[in-house]
Amino acid sequence: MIRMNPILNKDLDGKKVLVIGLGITGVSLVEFLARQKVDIIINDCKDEAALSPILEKLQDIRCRYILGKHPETLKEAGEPDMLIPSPGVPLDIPIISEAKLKKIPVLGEIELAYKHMQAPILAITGTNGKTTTTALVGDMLKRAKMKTEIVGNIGTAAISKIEQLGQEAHCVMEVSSFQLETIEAFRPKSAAVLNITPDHLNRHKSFEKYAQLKFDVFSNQTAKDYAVINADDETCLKMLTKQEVKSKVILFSRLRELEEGVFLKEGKVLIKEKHQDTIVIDRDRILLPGDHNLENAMAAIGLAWSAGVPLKAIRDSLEEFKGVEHRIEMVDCVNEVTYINDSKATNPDATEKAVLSVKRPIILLAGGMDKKSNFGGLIDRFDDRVKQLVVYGETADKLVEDCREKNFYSVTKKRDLEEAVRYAYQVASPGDTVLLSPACASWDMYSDYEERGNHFKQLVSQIKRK
Ligand code: UMA
Repeated sequence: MIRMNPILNKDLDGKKVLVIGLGITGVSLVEFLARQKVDIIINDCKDEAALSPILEKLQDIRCRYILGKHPETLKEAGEPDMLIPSPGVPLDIPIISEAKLKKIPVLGEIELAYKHMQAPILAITGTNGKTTTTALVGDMLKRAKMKTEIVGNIGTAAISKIEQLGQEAHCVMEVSSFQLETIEAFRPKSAAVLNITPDHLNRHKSFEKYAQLKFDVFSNQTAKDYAVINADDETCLKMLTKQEVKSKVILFSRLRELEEGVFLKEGKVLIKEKHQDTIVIDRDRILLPGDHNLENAMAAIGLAWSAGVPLKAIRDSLEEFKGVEHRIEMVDCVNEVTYINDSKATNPDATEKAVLSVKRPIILLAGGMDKKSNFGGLIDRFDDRVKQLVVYGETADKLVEDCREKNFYSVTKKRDLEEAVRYAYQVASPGDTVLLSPACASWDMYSDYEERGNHFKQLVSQIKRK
């Protein structure tokens, strides 16, 4: 049974709420708000034709639509009492700026979900590894027979699971910097920051702002909560000295022994707590490959441990959890060439991790929407790993230019992913790995990274049939 937060219910009751964005978040929000006594106004910059399948789904819900553009003013939107923008909607559009100026609440979906949820939240943020770690933590809890919902940036809006998230349950939530921009009281029982490297700078403008947003996940925690933090990540450590974290800090490190926390010692992952060592697992028995996944595993151990998951469930999960779709996912082997789908790599740092993890020589397919990323650091890691780079999409020219600056000349530009896959198939030799790891968002050509990854898998299955 759901016990709604009485203060918030009063806040929502009879109010006029403007939902901005009608994707995964917007649809779940509208369905939730329709169950409250709320006057709903829906806005999306897409027009009716583009949204028609979604509008059909919502046809029984009474609401007003403003489609095709964002209203310029609150008046044009019918003077709402509250605005709930989806994570992908930038907060500097005029109507949101006006609301903030007039002190009209601008709330995020995870904030609303938090206020309506009794289950403790285990939140996972960071630049890379969020989805894998979130799925891994969820797997650990489920193996311990704990009632668990896995939500957030991983693809399911938290608000859509409110009914399932009573106090006996656990909510494992992947949280993005976009979502952290609109929190107020959001207080996870345990939260992890996996790493912080430049990403989404087109939206957040500076790396400092982006790093701060990541650490905001701890901002409402108290001494009763847990903060799991990467002790090998320079920016995380810098943030930890800059900002007071009131919760119990569980550091993790794959590079050094810690006085307390989760770390690697003589090939084993340990938890050290009050001078007591507990061996969790031999590093070699963790199924997920690569150093980056060892870090994800350590963060997951810290979070699961804080939630009271027994060691056996943690260990079983680490030995058996295979990873998530679109994240260094083995697709097929055609003519002794391995095809790997890493469509989830939407920034250079994620692609670097894939390049360091998969078998060389690599034919790397990259490109997509321009987030003003710098690709120089990634190209530096190519060494003898990447024998050929195939670029496409909005960032293709920028990638070619950055390669020239780094004296890497084995780069070919193609019109789209289909041409890129065909070209890779033609030039690949037995033993090569064709890796789709775009280092860019998908939004120039696809609706999301999943659609891009699925298209890649479909293209690979087509070359197989040739
Ligand atoms: N829209 C506008 N105006 C805008 C931008 C978008 O009206 O300025 C509309 C679009 O036309 C569309 C809708 O808003 O109809 C889409 O909203 P959205 O972009 O917030 O996407 P959702 O479908 O609600 O999905 C969001 C997350 N997307 C983003 O943050 C961009 C999903 O993360 C998340 O799984 C989902 O909520 C549930 O929580 C995806 C993502 O790409 C995976 N995240 C980024 C990342 O991981 O790098 C942050």
